[in-house]
Amino acid sequence: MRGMITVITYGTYDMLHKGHINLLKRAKALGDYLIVGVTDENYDRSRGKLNVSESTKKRMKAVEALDFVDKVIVETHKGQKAEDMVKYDVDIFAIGDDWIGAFDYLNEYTHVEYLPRTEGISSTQLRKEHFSKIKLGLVGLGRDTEAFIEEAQNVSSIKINRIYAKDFLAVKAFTKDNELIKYGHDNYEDFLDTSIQAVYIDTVLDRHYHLIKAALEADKHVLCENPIALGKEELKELLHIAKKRKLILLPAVKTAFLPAFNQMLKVLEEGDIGEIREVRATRTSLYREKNYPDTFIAQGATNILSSYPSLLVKKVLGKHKSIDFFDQEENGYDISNLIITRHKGGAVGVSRVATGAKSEGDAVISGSKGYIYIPAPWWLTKSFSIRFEDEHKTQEYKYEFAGSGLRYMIAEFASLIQRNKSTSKMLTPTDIVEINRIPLEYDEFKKLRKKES
Ligand code: C2G
Repeated sequence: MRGMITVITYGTYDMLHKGHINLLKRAKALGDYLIVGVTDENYDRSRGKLNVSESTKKRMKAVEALDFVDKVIVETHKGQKAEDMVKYDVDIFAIGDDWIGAFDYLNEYTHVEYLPRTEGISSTQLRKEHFSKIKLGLVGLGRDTEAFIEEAQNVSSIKINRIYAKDFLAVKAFTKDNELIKYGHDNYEDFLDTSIQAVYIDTVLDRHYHLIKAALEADKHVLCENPIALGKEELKELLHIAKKRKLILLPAVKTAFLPAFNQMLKVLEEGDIGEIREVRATRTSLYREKNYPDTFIAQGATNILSSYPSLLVKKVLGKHKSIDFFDQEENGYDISNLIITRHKGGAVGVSRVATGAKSEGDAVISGSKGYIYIPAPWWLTKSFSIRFEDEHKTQEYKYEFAGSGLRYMIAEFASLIQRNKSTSKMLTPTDIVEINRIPLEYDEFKKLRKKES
């Protein structure tokens, strides 16, 4: 008597359809026990699938409900297939023939079978039929606007069709001959009074609060450059309005949504580097605006840049218990700041930002047994390594990273809207408050210093 034959297959299974089911049945027919690996959304985004409409949980449930499927697992990273072949003692790896050749390398571990696909049906087509596009309007003509438009082209559930900016002539020049963004406004109320469901705000910081508030009150979801507010009360108020109205209010801290960044956090949870003692991250930029006064510089390095290092510090160490600033000022603006925070258990966060000094933009998470190193620019995470005193034990991790990295954030924003979710796991309301707290506390620190001198 032959032993039980284990078959494994993988897929996203978004809006589970006949094509998926046929394939799964064909896979099961090859053996006795069928394991199905469902891709999680972070992994899907890392392999360029930005438009999955259902959550990992929902897709897994749909596959679990099929009575001929014996086990459902989640697929989170590229090297997992080979690991699974060994872990589950797999006899056959089956996959649709649209992948022909792509998984031949797995023949080293198991037998690879490419099975015929079902013609004429796909998740892409079903999504098109079931969902209408989310209309998004741009607020401001900031330095990220062009990149944002370009990156959003990869998120098929979003359509950008209007722009608002104070400067009428600039808006006119922008929309003239623009294939995508045909409608320009210099009146914010009129702009909000259109069929847009969401806005992306990229203006000088002190306008954020009013622009966000008006957008939320007009029932629009908001994605806004950080900090979203320059006062504690204002921040509270905005989060409160968003919550009450079940709207999304997300700061545009792109790092939080990068596949490699999230994978790094997952690896960290496995605990190989021991107890975390310190998180150190640097972000400097010598960007200069052509116009005078240069609003980039004038808004201060802490306001403009601290959200990145403080995101890493918050994600790894949680809320801070105390904070200290070592800043350098020029013409009344902070051109650099070394922000030191203390956290639970005595762990220390070191966030360094500068607009008037250039430094290595890397990050290190130090533990009692080893450390994680993220090379510059760490906030556009593409790779990281886990290192120990014994350098032979180094493990390297590398991930796909497309475009300027904004597409992952836009994809998350769009999928939250599509799934009727008002908060993101990648950047939670607590994360938002903690990140926004840094510039606010720096402001208090400066006021106190002035008073004392
Ligand atoms: N499929 C099919 N017929 C269709 C559509 C899909 O047979 N009309 C098959 C695919 O070939 C695949 C499975 O259904 O074997 C799941 O398809 P997707 O959900 O599109 O997942 P995919 O991106 O192919 O995932 O690790 C993930 C895998 O590498 C593949």
